[in-house]
Amino acid sequence: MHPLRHALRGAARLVGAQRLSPLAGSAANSASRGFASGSDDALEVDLSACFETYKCDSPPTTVTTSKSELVAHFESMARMRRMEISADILYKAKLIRGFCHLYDGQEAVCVGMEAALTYKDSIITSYRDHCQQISRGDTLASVFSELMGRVGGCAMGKGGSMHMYHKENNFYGGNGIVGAQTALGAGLAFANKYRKDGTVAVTMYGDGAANQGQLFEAMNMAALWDLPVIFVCENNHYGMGTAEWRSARQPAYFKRGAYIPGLKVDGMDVLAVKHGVQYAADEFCRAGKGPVVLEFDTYRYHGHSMSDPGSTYRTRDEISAVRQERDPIERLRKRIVDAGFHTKEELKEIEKGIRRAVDEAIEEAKASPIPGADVAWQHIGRKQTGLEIFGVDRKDTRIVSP
Ligand SMILES: Cc1ncc(C[n+]2csc(CCOP(=O)(O)OP(=O)(O)O)c2C)c(N)n1
Ligand SMILES: [Mg+2]
Repeated sequence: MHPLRHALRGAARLVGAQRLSPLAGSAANSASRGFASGSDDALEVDLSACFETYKCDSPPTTVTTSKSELVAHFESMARMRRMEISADILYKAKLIRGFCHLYDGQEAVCVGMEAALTYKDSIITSYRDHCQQISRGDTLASVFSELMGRVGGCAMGKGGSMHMYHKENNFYGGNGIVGAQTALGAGLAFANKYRKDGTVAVTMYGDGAANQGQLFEAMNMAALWDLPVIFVCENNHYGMGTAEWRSARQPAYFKRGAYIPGLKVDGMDVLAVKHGVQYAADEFCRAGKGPVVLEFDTYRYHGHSMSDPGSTYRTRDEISAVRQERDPIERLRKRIVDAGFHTKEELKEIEKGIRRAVDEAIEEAKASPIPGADVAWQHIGRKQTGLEIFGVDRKDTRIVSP
């Protein structure tokens, strides 16, 4: 074999081994101790295997949670998983068209983050945005309507998968240009600081985007002006079909801020994510101590987008090993069952209810009409009249502009 190829293969193995260890062991390491506290059962959890620091102390590693908190996180993540799997089915049935990037595997990042923030804090992310839209308070029916190009969607069916938006609860999308949202997020934090209301901005980007120049420009300004921004790198280990070790000379993204404190967090553990974000927001951003970089070690099960089967640049064994060893929902299921909060059967019942709710939302979205001329020609610049909008595959002309 060519020596370079051999070296690359070796590097792939090394990175893979590092990824699955020691974080993969954190479920086993997160020893839990139950005790009663008022009406809600409480549980102490050890998160010491979930954090790695850079220029800062560690967040608390022994945290207290409760039955209601764990079950709420389980429901939120299961709802997102079901939504994304349903989107996959709808895409294959050609009811969803165009770009579509799914988030299954990464749910703990979204849910854990939201548990540490309020809707007054701002979030901005990339095109992998369906779950943020839900966690910021929009409905399943609205997301499915947007995905299927119906007026009931958050952008009246005109934005689609990549351009979710929920201004009411400070979610600023849904951005298709890789890395562009990092600078926009610093701008949101500038507004937060200007208003002096103690709110923070979270700007999310991938491991691929972490190599973009504008991220470092945004970090420089954020650090100069002590902006209350959390740079959240969702490291799912691939940018499209390129593994992180092929695109990054130094893939320790939590250290990439150089002069900015950083924290690497097991992004498959919802409680670790929550406490990592809470620590960054309270100890740094809200305390006027400027930006923080958080790297969440996570994984996407689907391919990059619907046109990528996701299995040409990584092995099926790798995907199933992550599912078995690190899946965020299965890890939480085990924690809930081990603590005696619910039986496996009770959790299955909860999942059945979620499935029904997702199916109902899909029906509601299907009943929403496609945009008519009144909606389709809004929010765009055009000079001529008589322009045509075609249906999918140019089969029929739907609307001619007045
Ligand atoms: C400026 C720019 N360059 C290239 C692309 C094409 N592109 C879309 S997603 C992507 C990979 C990004 O990977 P990563 O940042 O790791 O995010 P992930 O998809 O893994 O969430 C690329 C290169 C783009 N949309 N914008
Ligand atoms: Mg990535």
